[in-house]
Amino acid sequence: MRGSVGFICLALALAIPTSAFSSEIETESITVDIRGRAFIPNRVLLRHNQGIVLRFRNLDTELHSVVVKDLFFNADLNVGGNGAQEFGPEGLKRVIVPPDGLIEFRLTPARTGTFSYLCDMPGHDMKAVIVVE
Ligand SMILES: [Cu+2]
Repeated sequence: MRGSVGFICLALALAIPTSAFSSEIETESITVDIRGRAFIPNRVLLRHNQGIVLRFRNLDTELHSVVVKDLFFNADLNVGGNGAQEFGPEGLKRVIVPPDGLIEFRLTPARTGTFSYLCDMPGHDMKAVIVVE
């Protein structure tokens, strides 16, 4: 019996095409698509003090960036995926997402509020918000 439970767990783990295993399987996730120089949706809602996986998928054929300094300040944060992270004196400054790229922020928002973020690539007018309640 114990063996078959183990097998089912292994089968489930193999069926999940991300790097999320064991303890992180139950973490909620939200995916923001970047398409046509826009963040879709342009508003996401996170829960205060509740762990979340926030993903950004770049569906365009050009580089984009995600600049979210205010939200990440004081947050418990892990960054994954194939983006290029850039750091400043206050920590993570932005992450550049390649075409067809995916970045993943595992965080626990420590502050409530409305946090705007943007893509700061030249000529891109891309803004959106993350609301923490
Ligand atoms: Cu952009």
